Amino acid sequence: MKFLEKLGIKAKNQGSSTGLKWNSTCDQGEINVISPADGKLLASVYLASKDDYENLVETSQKAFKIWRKVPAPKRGEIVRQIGNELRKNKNALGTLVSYEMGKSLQEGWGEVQEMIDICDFALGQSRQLCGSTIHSERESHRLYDQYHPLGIVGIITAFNFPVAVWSWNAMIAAICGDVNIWKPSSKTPLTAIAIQNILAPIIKSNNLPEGLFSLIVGRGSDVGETMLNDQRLPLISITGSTRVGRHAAEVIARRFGKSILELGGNNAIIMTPEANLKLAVPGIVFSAVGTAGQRCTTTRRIILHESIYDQVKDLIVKAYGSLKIGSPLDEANHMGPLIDKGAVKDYQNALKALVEQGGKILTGGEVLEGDGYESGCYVTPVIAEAENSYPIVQEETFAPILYLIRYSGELENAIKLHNDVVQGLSSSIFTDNLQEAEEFLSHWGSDCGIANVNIGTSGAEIGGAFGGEKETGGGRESGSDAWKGYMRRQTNTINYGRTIPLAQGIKFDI
Ligand code: UN1
Repeated sequence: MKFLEKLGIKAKNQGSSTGLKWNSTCDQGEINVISPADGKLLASVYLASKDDYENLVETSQKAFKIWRKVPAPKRGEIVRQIGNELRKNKNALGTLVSYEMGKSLQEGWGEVQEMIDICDFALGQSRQLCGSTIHSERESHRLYDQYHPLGIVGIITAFNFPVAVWSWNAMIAAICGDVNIWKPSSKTPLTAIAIQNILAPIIKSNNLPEGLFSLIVGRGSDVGETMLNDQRLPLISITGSTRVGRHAAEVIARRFGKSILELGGNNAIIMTPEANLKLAVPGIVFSAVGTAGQRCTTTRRIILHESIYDQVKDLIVKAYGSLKIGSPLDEANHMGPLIDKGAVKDYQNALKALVEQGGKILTGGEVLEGDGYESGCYVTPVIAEAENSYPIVQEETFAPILYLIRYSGELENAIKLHNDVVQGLSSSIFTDNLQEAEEFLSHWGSDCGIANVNIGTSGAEIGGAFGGEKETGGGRESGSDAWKGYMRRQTNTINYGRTIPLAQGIKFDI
């Protein structure tokens, strides 16, 4: 396949690198990457050893000492070059994302576009790492704060956005003067290797040290756990399930490390009687079935006013009827496969639980077989009627299952249902009523990190801070001032007078 060749992916790939020099460990086992699109073996990757990890950290420490002295706008220049290289490789890399992970081609390319966008953003940000200047209470004193790089940032990513989430972290960390070690999901290591191949010549031609952007492919229970416990990594950014994140947060907190957690979502759309259905239906369908329901931002619940319940139900069920499910590499298809057979099992178990708990499936629920579906990972997207209180509705099932939940009366009843889950990532309201929209966005409205009006819950732009509250973990990545999470803040007081007035007017005669 041409795109594999272009990205330097071989049949057998080394698992860890420091951006230039590839390690040669072959005795720790390997990951066979099977595409969920066709069930075929794409390539395999050797797992890294503990020694590889040690070398990587040592190389990264050395790189940090050099990189932190590079002026931030010059770091931005390197990020600009990365963005340009990604532009050249957008088609091939996006295609690999699609083939390895199973999201549609359009979404694969869109994911690479998000990487390019964050490079542009980070380039600009590299000239704006601003602290504040504060008026001192003491005469002839200057008080200000500034931001310094942290060191090595560990980046642990999930399979569903195998490259974009890394770039949100890595590009921002890079302009902040940090180096990073990336542990991708073991379900999608090839896209990570492709990125190392894209970065390596940039690092070399700019005479930058190895270890600026590193990759380690290893087991979570082994390499991942070592990273969480490693004092030499002052910050770890983790995207994954709440279960994984809770454990990681505890381990990192025990050593007083910093963490950025981007965990599960249970995102809902409220539809009031004043919703514009022409906008809402495509918004809902994309947010619910895009990436086969495997986005953190996927819409999982629709909270529907009883007066429009039947009408909206019929419209969405009808829209689902026209969805084409099949190979993500065929642009005619709307929805590709789930990531693997384990995910299919989770989908089936969730549906079983839903029915046991009193839910009613309106459409979908099948695992597809036959021509084009040989991988066993294709399912039909589900719309079901449910109550918000069902245990299964309270959980994030990473699959295209959409629950319709009825509300009556005022908007506050819908908001109560909306917020009555443990997760708090993304949320939306569809309404043409200004009061309703503003109430949803107010401090007694949505309790999520992302709250939208008249668009769905997914498809957040990189310019805003991305992340959520409650069990979503509270972290923020990507745009706005998320860069502050990748730096340490220092408050500085300078006395340029000839006396030393003590704070709070204290006299201390000696
Ligand atoms: C994720 O699912 O982890 O908002 C990230 C979106 C994408 C990012 C999703 N821009 O849907």
